Amino acid sequence: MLIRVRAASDPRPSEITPEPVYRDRRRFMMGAGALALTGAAGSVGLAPGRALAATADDYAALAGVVESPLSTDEDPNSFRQITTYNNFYEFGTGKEDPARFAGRLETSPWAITVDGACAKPGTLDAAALIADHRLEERIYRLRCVEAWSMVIPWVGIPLAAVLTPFEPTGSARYVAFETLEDPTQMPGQRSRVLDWPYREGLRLDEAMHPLTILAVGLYGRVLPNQNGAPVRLVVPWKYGFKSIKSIVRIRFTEEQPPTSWNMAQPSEYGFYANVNPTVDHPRWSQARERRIGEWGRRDTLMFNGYGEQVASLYSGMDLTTHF
Ligand SMILES: Nc1nc2c(c(=O)[nH]1)N[C@H]1C(S)=C(S)[C@@H](COP(=O)(O)O)O[C@H]1N2
Ligand SMILES: [Mo]
Repeated sequence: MLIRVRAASDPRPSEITPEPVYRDRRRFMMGAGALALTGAAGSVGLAPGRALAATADDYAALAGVVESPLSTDEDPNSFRQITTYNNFYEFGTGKEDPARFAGRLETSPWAITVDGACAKPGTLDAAALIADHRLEERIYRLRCVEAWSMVIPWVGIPLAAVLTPFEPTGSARYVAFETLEDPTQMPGQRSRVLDWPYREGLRLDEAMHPLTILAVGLYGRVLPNQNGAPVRLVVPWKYGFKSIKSIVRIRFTEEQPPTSWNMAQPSEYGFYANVNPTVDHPRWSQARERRIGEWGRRDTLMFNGYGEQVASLYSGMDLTTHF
């Protein structure tokens, strides 16, 4: 994000294919309720070089996904847009690097350590997480701090349902997240562009908010590696950089945890990072955004359009200082 968006890396209009069959297929999937899981969840990482040509059908379908009333009714971006225009600096800083290089990430088995200020620390197995929870389709806007946006049909689990069994103590006030650190699988980590591992954090009430999910899939399939397989955070009212990918550690803390972009450039990226069209980034306006696949720009919405649900979390806070 320190790097300017290169117009040359944007999808060309010829690449922008709508998903005409998706809604129909989705209706069938939801109706069928329990389509067979066609592969071990998370074990379908594609070989490098294949990812750019991949379609949703190359990924294992998730069974028993129910539609969430919390979805936007805006049209989702195409599978191709969502999986070829990414930010995942562990695989390079270019928007097409994650699709090219994330295939080598081994996502099964995958354990997530949960510890810190809680009564029952332990580990989560990504495949068990998928098997044990009700999976919801949540179609959310994703607003990148670089002033572009997409609409993504995530498959996710409310984060609160995952965290509650670990019994956070009364002194837990924040939740810290870390991505895998492994330069042999993540070539971008050989560069010092960020201080690895990628770290993010939420206040406990933000983490427990019903809109906050752990995503395990998109378009009804397991997550492509470039989108943060096997488990990534999605916090739809915050800039995209809060939605940390390929999580290996979750920790309850009493103090506000350090976060990667805030550490890298504190004057530009705050801890809260709530989408806010009235608070500009020091180097560009946040008032408008380009929806990937559209010409021109549209107005950015306060809290990315989720103000009715989340504004009360910040009552009394000055959002120009807590940006
Ligand atoms: N570990 C990790 N998580 C990350 C990032 C990253 O570089 N590393 N980039 C963030 C940014 S800036 C954005 S906009 C979103 C992009 O998610 P997407 O590629 O699935 O659209 O992922 C976020 N999560
Ligand atoms: Mo971003």
